[in-house]
Amino acid sequence: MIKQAKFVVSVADGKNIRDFGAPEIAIAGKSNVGKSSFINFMVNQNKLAKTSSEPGRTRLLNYFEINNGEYYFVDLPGYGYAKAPKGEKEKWGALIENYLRTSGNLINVFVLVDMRHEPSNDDKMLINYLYSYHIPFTVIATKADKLSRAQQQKAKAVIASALAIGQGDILVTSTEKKTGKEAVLSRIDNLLRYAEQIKASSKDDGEEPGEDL
Ligand SMILES: Nc1nc2c(ncn2[C@@H]2O[C@H](COP(=O)(O)OP(=O)(O)OP(=O)(O)O)[C@@H](O)[C@H]2O)c(=O)[nH]1
Ligand SMILES: [Mg+2]
Repeated sequence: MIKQAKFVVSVADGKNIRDFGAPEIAIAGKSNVGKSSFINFMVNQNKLAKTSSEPGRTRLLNYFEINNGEYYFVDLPGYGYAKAPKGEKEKWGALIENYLRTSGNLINVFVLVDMRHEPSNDDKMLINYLYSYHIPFTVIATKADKLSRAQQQKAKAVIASALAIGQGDILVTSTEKKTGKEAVLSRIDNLLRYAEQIKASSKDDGEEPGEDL
């Protein structure tokens, strides 16, 4: 359950990536897919993350503290915004990559895809990147309210095939109709529990005290 959420900090530069010593879940996806809306939906606040009908609104990494530091959501800038100036695009791309490569607390990337559309080349590139760097991810389909049940089934098949994942692995959400939250919360619980176990086991088979000296 999410009992508390607050905005902590925006980061514009890879050099300033933060380390709060708690697990992070990054929210990635194409510009306008609904990343900031998704965060607001998850935390039950309308205006915590800034949303916009205009693509390219989130240009920084935005950190949100959840449950008084239990974990963090990191809202990433959207990619694939055709109208953005080339220099800006490169800057966001570098910022995203820098974050994914260097954050020591990242436990999972939520890759959001608009359920109405086939995943873009940028989406596929991101998924390939995550695979090749062994960064775990979860695909979340957004804007389910725009499709009928039957269309949703078809859309899931299209997304699963484009991204080489199982249909059952796709979580479906609508911030408009407020559906799909329970499944995401349960996924987060599992991720946190797993991260906790990994941490504990790496401590167990830890080195002798002083070994590093
Ligand atoms: N119908 C519908 N609209 C949605 C949903 N989620 C988001 N939107 C709309 O999609 C638009 C973009 O939402 P944002 O949350 O700002 O998208 P974003 O991915 O953060 O965009 P950038 O920050 O530009 O990358 C807004 O007009 C939202 O109201 C949804 O589940 N259903
Ligand atoms: Mg945004």
